[in-house]
Amino acid sequence: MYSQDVAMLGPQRVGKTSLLATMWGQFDTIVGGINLALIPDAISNARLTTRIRELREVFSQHEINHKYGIMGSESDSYYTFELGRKGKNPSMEVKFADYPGGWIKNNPDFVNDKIRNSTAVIIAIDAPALMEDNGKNYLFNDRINEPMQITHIFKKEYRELRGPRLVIFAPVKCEAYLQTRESARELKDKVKDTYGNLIDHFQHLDDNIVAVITPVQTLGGFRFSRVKIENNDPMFYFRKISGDAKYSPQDSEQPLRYLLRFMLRLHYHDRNAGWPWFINIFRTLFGADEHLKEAVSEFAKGCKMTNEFEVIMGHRWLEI
Ligand SMILES: Nc1nc2c(ncn2[C@@H]2O[C@H](COP(=O)(O)OP(=O)(O)O)[C@@H](O)[C@H]2O)c(=O)[nH]1
Ligand SMILES: [Mg+2]
Repeated sequence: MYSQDVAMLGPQRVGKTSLLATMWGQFDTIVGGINLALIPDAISNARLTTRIRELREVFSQHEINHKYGIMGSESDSYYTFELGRKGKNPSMEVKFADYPGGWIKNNPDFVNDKIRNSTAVIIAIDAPALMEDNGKNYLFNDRINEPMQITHIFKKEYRELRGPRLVIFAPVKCEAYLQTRESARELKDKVKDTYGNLIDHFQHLDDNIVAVITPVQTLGGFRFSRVKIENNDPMFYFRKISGDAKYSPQDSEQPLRYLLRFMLRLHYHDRNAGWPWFINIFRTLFGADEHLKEAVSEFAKGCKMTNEFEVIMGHRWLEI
Protein backbone atom coordinates (compact mmCIF):
# COMPACT_ATOMS: atom_id res chain seq x y z
CA MET A 1 0.00 0.00 0.00
CA TYR A 2 1.33 3.41 -0.88
CA SER A 3 2.29 5.66 1.99
CA GLN A 4 2.65 9.43 2.29
CA ASP A 5 4.74 11.16 4.92
CA VAL A 6 3.69 14.29 6.75
CA ALA A 7 5.91 16.04 9.30
CA MET A 8 4.68 17.96 12.32
CA LEU A 9 6.90 20.93 13.13
CA GLY A 10 7.05 23.20 16.16
CA PRO A 11 8.85 23.47 19.50
CA GLN A 12 7.80 21.76 22.67
CA ARG A 13 4.25 22.42 23.92
CA VAL A 14 3.00 24.50 21.03
CA GLY A 15 0.27 21.90 20.47
CA LYS A 16 1.42 19.46 17.77
CA THR A 17 0.18 16.24 19.32
CA SER A 18 -3.13 17.76 20.42
CA LEU A 19 -3.68 19.02 16.90
CA LEU A 20 -3.05 15.57 15.43
CA ALA A 21 -5.32 13.88 17.94
CA THR A 22 -8.10 16.35 17.34
CA MET A 23 -7.74 16.14 13.58
CA TRP A 24 -8.47 12.44 13.81
CA GLY A 25 -10.95 12.61 16.70
CA GLN A 26 -13.29 14.95 14.84
CA PHE A 27 -12.98 13.21 11.50
CA ASP A 28 -16.03 10.95 11.62
CA THR A 29 -18.32 13.74 12.78
CA ILE A 30 -17.02 16.06 10.11
CA VAL A 31 -17.10 13.76 7.11
CA GLY A 32 -20.72 12.99 7.95
CA GLY A 33 -22.30 11.56 4.84
CA ILE A 34 -19.08 11.40 2.82
CA ASN A 35 -17.92 7.84 2.36
CA LEU A 36 -14.42 8.16 3.84
CA ALA A 37 -12.74 6.38 6.72
CA LEU A 38 -9.51 7.32 8.44
CA ILE A 39 -8.30 4.39 10.51
CA PRO A 40 -5.26 4.60 12.79
CA ASP A 41 -3.17 1.53 13.51
CA ALA A 42 -3.48 0.06 17.01
CA ILE A 43 -0.60 1.97 18.60
CA SER A 44 -1.62 5.29 17.09
CA ASN A 45 -5.19 4.63 18.13
CA ALA A 46 -4.21 4.04 21.75
CA ARG A 47 -2.05 7.16 21.91
CA LEU A 48 -4.58 9.39 20.21
CA THR A 49 -7.45 8.13 22.32
CA THR A 50 -5.47 8.89 25.47
CA ARG A 51 -4.69 12.37 24.25
CA ILE A 52 -8.32 13.12 23.46
CA ARG A 53 -9.34 11.93 26.91
CA GLU A 54 -6.73 14.29 28.41
CA LEU A 55 -8.04 17.18 26.33
CA ARG A 56 -11.58 16.48 27.55
CA GLU A 57 -10.35 16.35 31.12
CA VAL A 58 -8.98 19.89 30.81
CA PHE A 59 -12.63 20.96 31.09
CA SER A 60 -12.82 19.92 34.74
CA GLN A 61 -10.65 23.02 35.39
CA HIS A 62 -11.82 26.59 35.29
CA GLU A 63 -8.46 28.02 34.34
CA ILE A 64 -5.30 26.42 32.98
CA ASN A 65 -1.87 27.68 32.07
CA HIS A 66 0.16 26.60 29.10
CA LYS A 67 2.31 24.34 31.24
CA TYR A 68 -0.72 22.58 32.64
CA GLY A 69 -0.97 18.82 32.85
CA ILE A 70 -0.46 16.88 29.68
CA MET A 71 3.11 15.69 29.31
CA GLY A 72 4.88 15.71 26.00
CA SER A 73 6.63 12.62 24.74
CA GLU A 74 10.33 12.01 25.03
CA SER A 75 10.79 10.05 21.84
CA ASP A 76 9.65 10.14 18.28
CA SER A 77 6.31 8.66 17.39
CA TYR A 78 4.49 8.03 14.20
CA TYR A 79 0.78 8.18 13.74
CA THR A 80 -0.20 5.99 10.86
CA PHE A 81 -3.64 6.13 9.28
CA GLU A 82 -5.20 4.14 6.52
CA LEU A 83 -7.52 6.02 4.26
CA GLY A 84 -10.25 4.45 2.23
CA ARG A 85 -13.97 4.10 1.80
CA LYS A 86 -15.96 3.00 4.82
CA GLY A 87 -15.91 -0.78 5.15
CA LYS A 88 -13.60 -1.28 2.14
CA ASN A 89 -9.95 -2.17 2.02
CA PRO A 90 -7.94 1.04 2.38
CA SER A 91 -5.96 2.14 -0.61
CA MET A 92 -3.38 4.37 0.97
CA GLU A 93 -1.63 5.25 4.17
CA VAL A 94 -0.70 8.61 5.66
CA LYS A 95 2.07 8.65 8.21
CA PHE A 96 2.52 11.67 10.50
CA ALA A 97 5.90 12.07 12.19
CA ASP A 98 5.66 13.66 15.62
CA TYR A 99 8.63 14.07 17.93
CA PRO A 100 9.66 16.05 20.99
CA GLY A 101 9.75 19.73 20.09
CA GLY A 102 13.16 19.99 21.76
CA TRP A 103 14.61 18.04 18.87
CA ILE A 104 14.56 21.13 16.65
CA LYS A 105 17.59 22.11 18.71
CA ASN A 106 18.85 18.82 20.13
CA ASN A 107 18.35 16.41 17.27
CA PRO A 108 18.32 18.60 14.16
CA ASP A 109 19.37 15.78 11.82
CA PHE A 110 16.21 13.88 12.59
CA VAL A 111 13.96 16.91 12.16
CA ASN A 112 15.69 18.13 9.01
CA ASP A 113 15.43 14.71 7.47
CA LYS A 114 11.69 14.65 8.11
CA ILE A 115 11.19 18.07 6.59
CA ARG A 116 13.21 17.16 3.53
CA ASN A 117 11.38 13.91 2.89
CA SER A 118 7.76 14.68 3.70
CA THR A 119 5.13 15.65 1.16
CA ALA A 120 3.64 18.08 3.63
CA VAL A 121 4.65 19.88 6.80
CA ILE A 122 2.24 21.14 9.43
CA ILE A 123 3.74 23.97 11.49
CA ALA A 124 1.86 24.28 14.77
CA ILE A 125 2.03 27.85 16.08
CA ASP A 126 1.19 28.89 19.63
CA ALA A 127 -1.19 31.78 18.93
CA PRO A 128 -0.97 33.63 22.27
CA ALA A 129 2.84 33.64 22.07
CA LEU A 130 2.50 35.03 18.56
CA MET A 131 -0.11 37.65 19.40
CA GLU A 132 0.84 38.87 22.87
CA ASP A 133 4.46 39.54 21.98
CA ASN A 134 5.11 43.26 21.85
CA GLY A 135 8.48 42.66 20.25
CA LYS A 136 10.26 44.29 23.17
CA ASN A 137 10.31 42.69 26.54
CA TYR A 138 10.29 38.95 26.73
CA LEU A 139 10.37 37.87 23.09
CA PHE A 140 7.60 35.37 23.76
CA ASN A 141 7.25 34.52 20.18
CA ASP A 142 10.91 33.87 19.49
CA ARG A 143 11.17 31.73 22.59
CA ILE A 144 7.99 29.75 22.21
CA ASN A 145 7.49 29.40 18.45
CA GLU A 146 11.14 29.61 17.36
CA PRO A 147 10.27 31.05 13.94
CA MET A 148 13.92 31.71 13.12
CA GLN A 149 14.96 28.11 13.70
CA ILE A 150 12.01 26.94 11.64
CA THR A 151 12.90 29.29 8.80
CA HIS A 152 16.46 28.04 8.96
CA ILE A 153 15.40 24.40 8.59
CA PHE A 154 13.38 25.14 5.46
CA LYS A 155 16.11 27.26 3.94
CA LYS A 156 18.47 24.37 4.37
CA GLU A 157 16.17 21.57 3.26
CA TYR A 158 13.94 23.20 0.65
CA ARG A 159 16.39 23.96 -2.11
CA GLU A 160 16.29 21.61 -5.01
CA LEU A 161 12.95 20.02 -4.48
CA ARG A 162 12.00 16.87 -6.31
CA GLY A 163 8.33 17.74 -6.31
CA PRO A 164 5.76 20.22 -5.02
CA ARG A 165 5.25 20.52 -1.27
CA LEU A 166 2.47 21.62 1.01
CA VAL A 167 3.27 23.75 4.05
CA ILE A 168 0.47 24.44 6.51
CA PHE A 169 0.80 27.19 9.08
CA ALA A 170 -1.61 26.13 11.80
CA PRO A 171 -2.03 28.60 14.66
CA VAL A 172 -3.51 26.73 17.62
CA LYS A 173 -4.90 27.88 20.99
CA CYS A 174 -6.36 30.74 18.96
CA GLU A 175 -9.93 30.82 20.29
CA ALA A 176 -9.45 34.31 21.76
CA TYR A 177 -8.40 35.79 18.44
CA LEU A 178 -11.25 34.49 16.37
CA GLN A 179 -14.01 36.39 18.11
CA THR A 180 -14.05 39.26 15.63
CA ARG A 181 -13.16 39.57 11.96
CA GLU A 182 -10.64 42.21 12.88
CA SER A 183 -8.66 40.15 15.36
CA ALA A 184 -8.83 37.15 13.03
CA ARG A 185 -7.19 39.29 10.38
CA GLU A 186 -4.55 40.41 12.86
CA LEU A 187 -3.78 36.78 13.63
CA LYS A 188 -3.29 36.03 9.96
CA ASP A 189 -1.19 39.14 9.37
CA LYS A 190 0.99 38.28 12.32
CA VAL A 191 1.65 34.82 10.90
CA LYS A 192 2.65 36.31 7.55
CA ASP A 193 4.79 38.90 9.24
CA THR A 194 6.59 36.51 11.59
CA TYR A 195 7.26 33.94 8.88
CA GLY A 196 7.82 36.60 6.20
CA ASN A 197 11.36 35.53 5.58
CA LEU A 198 10.29 31.94 5.13
CA ILE A 199 7.42 32.89 2.84
CA ASP A 200 9.89 34.90 0.74
CA HIS A 201 12.07 31.84 0.47
CA PHE A 202 9.08 29.78 -0.68
CA GLN A 203 8.30 32.38 -3.36
CA HIS A 204 11.65 31.62 -4.94
CA LEU A 205 11.08 27.91 -5.31
CA ASP A 206 9.64 27.91 -8.81
CA ASP A 207 5.95 27.84 -7.93
CA ASN A 208 6.30 24.54 -6.20
CA ILE A 209 5.18 25.43 -2.72
CA VAL A 210 1.62 25.55 -1.54
CA ALA A 211 1.52 27.58 1.67
CA VAL A 212 -1.71 27.99 3.61
CA ILE A 213 -2.85 29.34 6.96
CA THR A 214 -5.43 27.25 8.82
CA PRO A 215 -6.13 28.38 12.40
CA VAL A 216 -7.38 25.52 14.55
CA GLN A 217 -9.21 25.70 17.86
CA THR A 218 -8.09 22.43 19.39
CA LEU A 219 -10.10 22.84 22.58
CA GLY A 220 -12.96 25.17 21.66
CA GLY A 221 -14.36 26.16 25.11
CA PHE A 222 -11.08 27.63 26.48
CA ARG A 223 -9.75 31.08 25.65
CA PHE A 224 -6.47 32.80 26.30
CA SER A 225 -7.05 35.28 29.12
CA ARG A 226 -3.75 36.76 30.31
CA VAL A 227 -0.01 36.40 30.38
CA LYS A 228 1.96 36.73 33.58
CA ILE A 229 5.70 36.86 33.95
CA GLU A 230 6.93 34.37 36.54
CA ASN A 231 10.66 34.08 37.19
CA ASN A 232 11.35 35.76 33.89
CA ASP A 233 9.23 33.19 32.13
CA PRO A 234 5.94 34.05 30.51
CA MET A 235 3.01 32.02 31.77
CA PHE A 236 -0.05 32.00 29.54
CA TYR A 237 -3.44 31.50 31.17
CA PHE A 238 -6.57 30.19 29.50
CA ARG A 239 -10.06 30.40 30.92
CA LYS A 240 -13.06 28.26 30.27
CA ILE A 241 -15.67 30.35 28.48
CA SER A 242 -18.56 29.21 30.68
CA GLY A 243 -19.16 26.81 33.57
CA ASP A 244 -20.61 24.14 31.34
CA ALA A 245 -18.30 24.63 28.34
CA LYS A 246 -17.19 21.37 26.75
CA TYR A 247 -14.42 20.12 24.52
CA SER A 248 -15.58 21.53 21.19
CA PRO A 249 -12.78 21.80 18.63
CA GLN A 250 -13.27 23.94 15.56
CA ASP A 251 -11.74 23.50 12.11
CA SER A 252 -9.42 20.77 13.30
CA GLU A 253 -9.91 18.86 10.05
CA GLN A 254 -8.80 21.73 7.81
CA PRO A 255 -5.14 20.65 7.59
CA LEU A 256 -6.32 17.20 6.50
CA ARG A 257 -8.66 18.64 3.89
CA TYR A 258 -5.76 20.60 2.43
CA LEU A 259 -3.49 17.59 2.53
CA LEU A 260 -5.93 15.39 0.64
CA ARG A 261 -6.72 18.14 -1.82
CA PHE A 262 -3.05 18.54 -2.60
CA MET A 263 -2.55 14.79 -2.98
CA LEU A 264 -5.55 14.47 -5.25
CA ARG A 265 -4.26 17.32 -7.38
CA LEU A 266 -0.91 15.61 -7.73
CA HIS A 267 -2.69 12.40 -8.62
CA TYR A 268 -4.44 14.11 -11.53
CA HIS A 269 -1.36 16.03 -12.61
CA ASP A 270 -0.31 15.41 -16.18
CA ARG A 271 3.05 13.72 -15.96
CA ASN A 272 4.18 15.43 -19.14
CA ALA A 273 3.87 18.76 -17.41
CA GLY A 274 6.88 18.14 -15.19
CA TRP A 275 8.02 16.10 -12.19
CA PRO A 276 7.65 12.74 -13.94
CA TRP A 277 9.38 10.77 -11.19
CA PHE A 278 7.37 12.35 -8.42
CA ILE A 279 4.07 12.31 -10.20
CA ASN A 280 4.30 8.61 -10.98
CA ILE A 281 4.04 7.92 -7.28
CA PHE A 282 0.84 9.91 -6.97
CA ARG A 283 -0.63 8.17 -10.00
CA THR A 284 -1.03 5.01 -7.98
CA LEU A 285 -2.05 6.69 -4.78
CA PHE A 286 -5.80 6.35 -4.93
CA GLY A 287 -5.68 3.14 -6.92
CA ALA A 288 -8.35 2.69 -9.51
CA ASP A 289 -11.10 3.43 -7.04
CA GLU A 290 -13.11 6.22 -8.65
CA HIS A 291 -15.57 6.30 -5.76
CA LEU A 292 -12.75 6.93 -3.34
CA LYS A 293 -11.50 9.80 -5.47
CA GLU A 294 -14.98 11.28 -5.55
CA ALA A 295 -15.23 11.03 -1.78
CA VAL A 296 -11.80 12.60 -1.28
CA SER A 297 -12.72 15.34 -3.71
CA GLU A 298 -15.94 16.09 -1.85
CA PHE A 299 -14.06 16.24 1.46
CA ALA A 300 -11.32 18.38 -0.06
CA LYS A 301 -13.81 20.90 -1.39
CA GLY A 302 -14.50 21.85 2.23
CA CYS A 303 -11.13 23.66 2.47
CA LYS A 304 -11.76 27.09 3.95
CA MET A 305 -9.95 29.94 2.21
CA THR A 306 -11.45 33.17 3.50
CA ASN A 307 -11.49 35.19 6.72
CA GLU A 308 -8.91 33.67 9.06
CA PHE A 309 -7.94 31.10 6.40
CA GLU A 310 -5.71 31.87 3.47
CA VAL A 311 -3.91 30.27 0.59
CA ILE A 312 -0.72 32.34 0.57
CA MET A 313 0.69 30.78 -2.58
CA GLY A 314 0.45 27.78 -4.85
CA HIS A 315 -3.24 27.94 -5.80
CA ARG A 316 -2.57 25.89 -8.88
CA TRP A 317 -1.63 22.87 -6.77
CA LEU A 318 -5.03 22.99 -5.10
CA GLU A 319 -7.17 23.05 -8.23
CA ILE A 320 -9.34 19.97 -8.33
N1 LIG B 1 -5.78 26.42 25.57
C1 LIG B 1 -5.37 25.50 24.71
N2 LIG B 1 -4.44 24.64 25.09
C2 LIG B 1 -4.03 23.71 24.20
C3 LIG B 1 -4.54 23.63 22.88
N3 LIG B 1 -3.90 22.62 22.23
C4 LIG B 1 -3.04 22.11 23.11
N4 LIG B 1 -3.12 22.74 24.29
C5 LIG B 1 -2.33 22.47 25.51
O1 LIG B 1 -0.98 22.76 25.24
C6 LIG B 1 -0.12 21.81 25.87
C7 LIG B 1 0.86 21.23 24.88
O2 LIG B 1 0.17 20.54 23.87
P1 LIG B 1 0.84 19.34 23.05
O3 LIG B 1 -0.14 18.99 22.01
O4 LIG B 1 1.30 18.27 23.95
O5 LIG B 1 2.11 20.08 22.41
P2 LIG B 1 3.36 19.46 21.62
O6 LIG B 1 4.47 19.36 22.59
O7 LIG B 1 3.65 20.46 20.54
O8 LIG B 1 2.95 18.14 21.06
C8 LIG B 1 -1.04 20.75 26.48
O9 LIG B 1 -1.08 21.00 27.87
C9 LIG B 1 -2.38 21.00 25.84
O10 LIG B 1 -3.43 20.73 26.73
C10 LIG B 1 -5.56 24.58 22.51
O11 LIG B 1 -6.07 24.61 21.41
N5 LIG B 1 -5.92 25.48 23.47
MG1 LIG C 1 3.87 16.30 21.37
